[in-house]
Amino acid sequence: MSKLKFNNTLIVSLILLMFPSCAQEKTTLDLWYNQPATDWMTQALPIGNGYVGAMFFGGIQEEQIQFSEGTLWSGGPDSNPDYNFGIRKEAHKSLPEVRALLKEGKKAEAHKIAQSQFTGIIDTGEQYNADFGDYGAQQTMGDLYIKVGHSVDVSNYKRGLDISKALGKVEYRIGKETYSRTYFGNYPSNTMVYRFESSVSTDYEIRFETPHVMVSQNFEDGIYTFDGKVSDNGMPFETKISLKLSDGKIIYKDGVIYIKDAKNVVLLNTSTTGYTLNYPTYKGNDYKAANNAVVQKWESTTYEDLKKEHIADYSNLFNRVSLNLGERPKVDIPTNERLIAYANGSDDNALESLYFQYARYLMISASRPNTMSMHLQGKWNHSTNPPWAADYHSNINLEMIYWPAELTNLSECHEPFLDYIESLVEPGKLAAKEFFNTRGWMVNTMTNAFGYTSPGWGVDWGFFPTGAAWFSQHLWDHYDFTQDETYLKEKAYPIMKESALFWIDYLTKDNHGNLVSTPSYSPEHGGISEGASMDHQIAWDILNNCIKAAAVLEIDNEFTTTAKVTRDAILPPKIGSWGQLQEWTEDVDDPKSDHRHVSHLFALHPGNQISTAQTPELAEAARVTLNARGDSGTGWSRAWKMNFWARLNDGNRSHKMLKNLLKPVADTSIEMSTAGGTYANLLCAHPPFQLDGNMGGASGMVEMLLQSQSGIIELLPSLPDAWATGEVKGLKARGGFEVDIQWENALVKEAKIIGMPNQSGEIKVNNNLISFQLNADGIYRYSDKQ
Ligand code: FUC
Repeated sequence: MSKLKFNNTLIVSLILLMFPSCAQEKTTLDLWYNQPATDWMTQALPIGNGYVGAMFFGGIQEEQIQFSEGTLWSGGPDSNPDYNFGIRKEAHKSLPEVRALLKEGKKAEAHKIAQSQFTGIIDTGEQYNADFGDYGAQQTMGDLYIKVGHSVDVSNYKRGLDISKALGKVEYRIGKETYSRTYFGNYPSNTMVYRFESSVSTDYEIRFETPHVMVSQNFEDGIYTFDGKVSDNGMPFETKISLKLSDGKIIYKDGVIYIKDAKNVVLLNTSTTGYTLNYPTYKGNDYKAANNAVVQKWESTTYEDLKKEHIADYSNLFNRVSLNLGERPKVDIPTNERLIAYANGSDDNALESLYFQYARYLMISASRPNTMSMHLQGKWNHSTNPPWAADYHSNINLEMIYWPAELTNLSECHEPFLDYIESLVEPGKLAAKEFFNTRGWMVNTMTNAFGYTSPGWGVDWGFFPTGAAWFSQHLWDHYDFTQDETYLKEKAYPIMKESALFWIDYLTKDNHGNLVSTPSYSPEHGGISEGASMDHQIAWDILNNCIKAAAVLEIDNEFTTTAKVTRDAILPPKIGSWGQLQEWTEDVDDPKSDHRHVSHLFALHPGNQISTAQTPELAEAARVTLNARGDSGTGWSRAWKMNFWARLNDGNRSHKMLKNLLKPVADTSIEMSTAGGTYANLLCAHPPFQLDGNMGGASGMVEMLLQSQSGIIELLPSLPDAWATGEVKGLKARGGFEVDIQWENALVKEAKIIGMPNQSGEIKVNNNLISFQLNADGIYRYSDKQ
């Protein structure tokens, strides 16, 4: 290559052209760091295309990109011929005895029988991949390593995520030479894309490593294919990598792809498994054909095409909502340091809005139509034996993970969860029949990819047949926010009704004629009881939603009558001796308990049986309970408390909880009480990493700005002092409305409501209740000058 002489200005301009983000002001929607990650959980950065979640480290000598495909699971029917969704046959024969013992107050005896009969069955042993045996666990697929061989002595290193476009970036220099990497997950083409660029020809060594069984690997027609299987259940999977080079050459030997002298290397990666979300076998996906279809498209697609397609697809969802909390962003500080500065008292509202948008980024990256539902870690899992199997927990976690879906205008991203709920109905009916001899379906505390709907194998954490009705709230919400009647009729209502039937059969009369849930267990707290308040509130909620749904659809009069009678006979929320909301039928709450679950406040959030406007005494009791439980907790517990305080119209307390949720944490070991917070990569620390806190944090921020659960659209119902001026656009309210709000000095200046032409409703704004009707274009505008 000929050596040209450039003047300095030209060199700077060229660098600016090649590395625009180095030179441009960093945007408010960047996470960035000036070192590579050394730890997966706390530092690596997540990207994804809905199907696959990947974490990149940005290593200089070697890049590591760990990835997992949502359907890759161990356990299930193919790991054990006796696998039966955890069902203990005819366990219901013990139900009368347990109920009688509870009625007599003999809890220890009732617990003993419940532990032997009302627990699910799992088979464990060394043949299984993970601790929970044939229950299984979500699995990492493996890691891509790209060896670049640079020494760590580089300058201008930056690693980051631009969440406005969902692009991962790594940049550095060695002397005058510049190196950059761009990563993204393309959903429409089901492809993970990794580009390596350099100003000088560079060599790379690429290999795939997996903890799973290798069936074969080869490199043909420029495509590397790894065929593997999970050892305990034989679940097949395949990952394919194509390489697109501007120059240089490729040599393949023994599983390693060597690239010589290339300035521009693009890796395309797609992965599938043989899993299908279909009871009872959960297999049969023609995964090779699926991969081949993707690969065929690659032949005629360039990197730029894939990037353009990705940005258009992502922006269509992401750009629906913008949030400005009115402060100059501190973008010049690396995100890890910014988090610490924020914890030390620096005002940084823009970090809070970044955290909010990050949740939406994570949801778009991990949950798209026809992909697997997000699990405890979304789609990001680097283990074959992850904490709690990286499964689906119903006693708070999975619901919280999807709380922001409708609120933040990502209705489509809700679909994987709704599909997952549907898949649980058949096995859940079998479980309900055998354990309790009821109609309808249930799911308990933990559920997996293979229809495990039985209680967990320990009664004190695993007994929670209420999960199905709580899940079903999401079916109703999806309708409530979209007004899609066909969906309500064909998909949601039949499942909701089956959830309600379970409760119509399960509830029994107590000595005072109230319907109670017995036996019941308030999530992981207290003991077995004759009436955990959360059960009553959730049963009330599903019956109430079924009644509303049947009214919309104008069907099912007979069922609706029964549903109403049942709903109204359920033991209502009670206020106890120290003014608290009772967690159980008995007034036994411990005012010193700071237990992370605040289950009996379900009726306040996400339910709507308790509110400051309609039931002020109960709302006050909820406040007493929350004060007693304190402002700490696991990650998700802090996030839930944000939502509770927002529903109690205490924006400052809610904001305090947001600060507590953003407490910097580095600990990755399991801690169950007060160690929650946020890692340097802004993922939520339970600890360990759980996505629920990220999502519950985002929904809590919405609850501060907009609420609609009462049927009235309330603007700024819980605005904290710290957010005196700001603007939000594109949030969703029940009724299918889209809402923009602009405010100053804590008062709404302008608002816009978008919906169907001529649709009407009510808003509460600046303490006034106003009836509105949208115009023929489906718009209503509020101005404080009106
Ligand atoms: C529930 C919670 C735990 C944890 C686990 C995954 O059981 O009680 O804190 O989040 O789910």
